[in-house]
Amino acid sequence: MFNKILIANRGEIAVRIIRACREMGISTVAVYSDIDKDSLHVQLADETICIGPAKARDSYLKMDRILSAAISTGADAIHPGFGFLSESPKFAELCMKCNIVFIGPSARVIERMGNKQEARNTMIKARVPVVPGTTNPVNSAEEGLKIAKEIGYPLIIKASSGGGGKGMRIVHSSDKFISSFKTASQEARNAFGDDSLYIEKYIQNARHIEVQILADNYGNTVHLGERDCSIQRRHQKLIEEAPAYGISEELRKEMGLTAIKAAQSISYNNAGTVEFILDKDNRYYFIEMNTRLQVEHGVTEMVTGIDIVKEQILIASGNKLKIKQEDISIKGHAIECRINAESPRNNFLPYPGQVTNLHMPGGCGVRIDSALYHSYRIPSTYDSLIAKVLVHDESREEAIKKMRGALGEIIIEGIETNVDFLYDIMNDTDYCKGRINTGFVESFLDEARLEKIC
Ligand code: MV4
Repeated sequence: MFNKILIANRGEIAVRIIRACREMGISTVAVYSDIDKDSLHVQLADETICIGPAKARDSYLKMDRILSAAISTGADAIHPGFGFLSESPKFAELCMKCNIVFIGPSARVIERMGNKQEARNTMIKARVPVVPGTTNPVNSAEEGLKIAKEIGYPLIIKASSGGGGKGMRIVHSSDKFISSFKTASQEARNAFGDDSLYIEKYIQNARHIEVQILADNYGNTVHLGERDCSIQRRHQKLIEEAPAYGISEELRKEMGLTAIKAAQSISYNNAGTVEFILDKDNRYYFIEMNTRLQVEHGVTEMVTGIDIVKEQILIASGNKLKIKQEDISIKGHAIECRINAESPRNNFLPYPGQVTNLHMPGGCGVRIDSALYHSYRIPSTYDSLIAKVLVHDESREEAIKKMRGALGEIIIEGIETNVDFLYDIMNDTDYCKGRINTGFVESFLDEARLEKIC
């Protein structure tokens, strides 16, 4: 087992990882940028090293500085968390070359799943169902238009180097295709330095269901059930839950086995997520694989009782999975709400600033993953996620009630947040009845707008 782990991240996820290390008797190294010197993760770690100025590209993305920090502190391993370097095959490779264990899959696996078009093709070969679409790169808007005619509308243009929504365009008719293709291409080039695109049939008002898997270095793979992540705004998840409402035990098992098949076909190791789109007729299609710990991992932990971060560390240090598939069961229902420092009144504009008063909820089955503290100054440099509120109860209904109570208790002053917005969703009839799909947030916002006008 490792003696010391460097956490190449910040905020609530760095805190989450430090806590897991502490429970395992592993000492921790926090790295931080200038602006993060008073951050909670810096205060909670055993050792700390400043790695540069505020901008991520000058600090949290600086591979050489992070590796130097690991070498000089004698860390055995690096946990990348999510975002930043977590899905960089180059960084995973460099860690290996420096004799430091990267807590995640191998560089090769990250690379293979990183190109989303290639990942699609890999899954087709593995006989995993994928959405109808292209298998070769689409070389021009004009060529795309021809392919689009075969696929049919609506369709969705996605960036090969993308994932999570950047460089994505939904197209409803042929007259919009060329312009959508060109803007998607531009966006992809700016964001990833790679403008290659692929096209899929767009599955309307479907659900975004993802399966959590754990795989050790010896081919043993289990799934921990699914999460529903359909509640997103601008491709940022807002609310996630486990299990997905209304999924039968049979379908859960089938999707779980498909996710395991997907993982094993590429010799996947460590924790990962297989994303599916589930249509109205309960047909499911692979869309992409995330080769990292995810923001929403906590809801799966609550319903399975398995600490995913600890499992990641055990796997990375060479342990065999102790958990057998038949030992895993889903108990009750868990919901996560993401609290962002943003102003829903102003088109959800980020709202950084100093927290002048703070109260976070608690109680049986309530979990807060956050790096906030009273008088903390939220910088504008990074993303706006400031806390995750998770609840666990016997049923979805009880979990919703618990979430209302928890959100209602929150006091965050000095900045604006989306807490009231999330509270309103917890009281929405469609949400409460489980009528959720990828169109939910948009129609919820449309209705809220109508109410204001009338
Ligand atoms: C899709 C889809 C429907 N059909 N692909 C969004 C984020 C990225 N990970 C994949 N996403 C989707 N891909 C096909 N072929 C639906 C989504 C999707 C979504 C789309 C529009 C608005 C909200 C959404 C929420 C989750 C998933």
